[in-house]
Amino acid sequence: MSKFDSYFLMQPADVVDYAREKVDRFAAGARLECAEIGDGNINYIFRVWEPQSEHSVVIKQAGPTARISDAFVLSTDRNRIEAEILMLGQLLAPGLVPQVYKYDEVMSCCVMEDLSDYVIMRRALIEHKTFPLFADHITTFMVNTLLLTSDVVLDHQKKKGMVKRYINPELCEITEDLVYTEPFNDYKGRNDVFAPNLEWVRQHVYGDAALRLEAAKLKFGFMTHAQALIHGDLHTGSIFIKPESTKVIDPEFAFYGPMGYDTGNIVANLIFAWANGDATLGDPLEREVFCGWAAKTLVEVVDQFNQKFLTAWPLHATEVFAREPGVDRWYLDNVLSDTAGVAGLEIFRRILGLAHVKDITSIADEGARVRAERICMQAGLQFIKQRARFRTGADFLQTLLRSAAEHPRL
Ligand code: SR1
Ligand code: MG
Repeated sequence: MSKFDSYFLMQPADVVDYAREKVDRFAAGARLECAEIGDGNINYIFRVWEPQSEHSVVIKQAGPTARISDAFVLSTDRNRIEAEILMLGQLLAPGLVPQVYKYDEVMSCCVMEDLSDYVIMRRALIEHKTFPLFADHITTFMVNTLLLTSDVVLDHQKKKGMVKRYINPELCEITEDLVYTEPFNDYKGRNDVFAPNLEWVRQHVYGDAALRLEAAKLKFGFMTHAQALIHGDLHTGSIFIKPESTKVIDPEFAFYGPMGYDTGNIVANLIFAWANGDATLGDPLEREVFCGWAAKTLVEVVDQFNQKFLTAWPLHATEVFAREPGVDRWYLDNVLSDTAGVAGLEIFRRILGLAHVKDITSIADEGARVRAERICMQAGLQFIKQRARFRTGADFLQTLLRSAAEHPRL
């Protein structure tokens, strides 16, 4: 008999007992300490360490509701999905995800590598740190995890088995509501609009039926296009980073969906980083260094994704029609169009919706935040409405910079 024979939500003292009993990475009788270190919206993250040695692990447990609000009742099976996707990530994109040591179906928790020598990328970006290898790392991660789980490469019956295994209805519903619907109509009354921009939002967002039509088309794509095993929440809060290394975490939203959902999230979150630097860095040289890096990285992410995708295609494709001349380019163009659409959706949902990002909310000066939000949203409108024309990194950057030029500093 063990207290871990049936599920309960653990406190740090329970996690110490759990680590002693269930985790084989500490010496017998070792003195262990534990702290809850999570600040995400959904789960509980515990760090357990042995003060006398270098040994430590992270234990992530899923609760029956989202940490941010009991209104989100969620199956704890999301922890299985997360653990399995991280293990698959280790095979598809070695070194770009943390190692998983154990998954516990009863306690809905997984034990994984402690990445305390890394920082959450969003926090580092708000401090205007730069990461020259990020574009290379994240594009390798995306091309490998997306292309190699698609019908282009996988045996089709195996792929359909994966669609079934990673069906993730509750987490998908969060995205369908928070990303694809509510920013454009606030139909659940959960939006949280920065008051000085409310009138602008009423006019340019809630008042725009053509925008809602395009958001609706993208939503049906998200719900029906089982293209690849996507991460499903690939923003800069789901990335641990240090200058020489990048680790993608938190794939609990994973399911078979459109590739552009992951790529578009990266694009939008780099734009938030750029907008924060543009709004808060008073010194022009410092602004140029940070925003220049963010702009260059945005361009490199799109261009390196394109190049690596087209290179990997003939090396890995097994589907007979994937060999038809032009199919690779046609397929990639559709991913790029989705990338633009999703980048726009992510911009609106993080500025108007329930779950904001600190890159924007930490802009203390009211006028600077109003301007930053409008720059992002004006670009987002074009990403969504004109998504078919976005093909290169320069296409994305030009739209952002044009939007900035249309909103001069006061
Ligand atoms: C209720 S969850 C809100 C958001 O947090 C997660 O990280 C996802 O981005 C989700 O949309
Ligand atoms: Mg998360």
